[in-house]
Amino acid sequence: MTSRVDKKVILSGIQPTNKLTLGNYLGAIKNWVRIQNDYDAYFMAVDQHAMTARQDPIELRKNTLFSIACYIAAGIDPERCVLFVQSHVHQHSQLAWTLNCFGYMGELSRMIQYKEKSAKSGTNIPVGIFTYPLLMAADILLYDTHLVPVGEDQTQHVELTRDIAERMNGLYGPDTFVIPKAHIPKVAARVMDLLTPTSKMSKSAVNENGSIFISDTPADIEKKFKRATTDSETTIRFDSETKPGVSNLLSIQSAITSESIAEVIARYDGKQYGHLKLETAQIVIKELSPIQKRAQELVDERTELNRILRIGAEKAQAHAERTIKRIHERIGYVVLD
Ligand code: ATP
Ligand code: LTN
Repeated sequence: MTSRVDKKVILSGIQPTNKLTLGNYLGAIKNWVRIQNDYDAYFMAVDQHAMTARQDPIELRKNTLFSIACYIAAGIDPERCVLFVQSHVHQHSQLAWTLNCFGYMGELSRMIQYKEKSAKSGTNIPVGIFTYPLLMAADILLYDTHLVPVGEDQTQHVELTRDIAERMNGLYGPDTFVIPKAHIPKVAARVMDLLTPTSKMSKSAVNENGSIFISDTPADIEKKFKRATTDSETTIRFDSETKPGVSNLLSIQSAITSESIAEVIARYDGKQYGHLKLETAQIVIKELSPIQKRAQELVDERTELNRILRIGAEKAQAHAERTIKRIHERIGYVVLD
C-alpha cells in the first residue's frame, strides 16, 4: 500500500461554511504549509461537510473557491500537493456509506461537536450532523492517510476514524486501512474567541466581532483586537485558566512570530494590555494582508484556480478509486476489472 512517491500521506480539510478565520489559519493551514514538503499531501475544501448546516448556494460556492485560494496564498504549493474540492471526488460519499454500516450509534453520540451543533439546531436536527464523523473518516481513509494535521477540537474525530479502521482491519485483514494519527500544532492549536476567550474562535460564531476572518480589512482587525476581552489584572502573563484573553493574544503572537511565549512576554515588561492588543493586531495584519490580497487575485482571475482544481480532482480520484476497489474486494462486493 505505497503512495505516489512513497512518502507518508497527510490529509486535511476545512469546511467552507464562511470566510476562514485566524483559528483555521493558525490551527490548521499554517501547520499544513510547514509540513507539506515532508509528505505526500492532500488538502481539500470539505463542501459536503458544510451541507450539515443550511448554506446559501451562492455563498457556499464563493467560500469554497476562496478557501482553496487562501490555502495557495498562505503557501500551499499546488504543484506538490493535491488540492481539491471534496464534492469533486464521488468516492468520499461512496466510502462514507460503507463506514455508516460499521460506525456505532453509541460512539457517534459521544462526539462533542455533534452535541454542540445539534443543541444549536433546534428540533429538526439533520441526520448529517450525526453521521458527519463517518464522512470525515472516509475522507481520511480513502487516501491511506498517516497523519491528519488539525486543531485540537478534531482529535476526537480522528480517534473515531482509528477505531473504525481498526474494527474493519480486524474483520477484513490488517492492511485493509492505514491507521491515521492526528497531528496537532504546538501553539495555537486552539485560538480562542476574542470576546469570549473561553470558547474557540469559530467561523460560525454568533458575534462576528470575536472572530478574525482572513478577509477582514486592517481596520476591522485593529477594531476587533482593541475590543478583545482581557481581565481585571494589569500584568501580562500566560495562564489560560485565569487569564484566557491575555493568554490567547500571547499564543497568537507566538504562533505567528515563532517566538516562545516567554519571549513574547519579555517584550511587554512594564507595558499595558493596550500595547499587547494593538501589537497583536499589527502582527496579524502583517501576516494576513498578503494572503488576503493573493487569494482575492486568484479568485478574481479564476482560470488558474480552475486548472489547479481540475488536476487536484483527477489525482485525488485516482487514489480514491484504488482504495474503493480494495475495500469492495475485501467486503464482498462484485468488482469489475
Ligand atoms: P465552524 O464554525 O463552521 O464549525 P470552524 O471554524 O470550527 O468551523 P472547521 O472547518 O470545523 O472550522 O475546522 C477546520 C480546521 O481548523 C480544523 O483543523 C480545526 O481544528 C481548525 N480550527 C478551527 N477553529 C480553530 C481554532 N479556533 N483554533 C485552532 N484551530 C482551529
Ligand atoms: N471535520 C473537520 C473538517 C474535516 C477534516 C476532514 C479535517 C472534514 N474532513 C478530514 C481533516 C481531515 C472540521 O474541522 N470540522
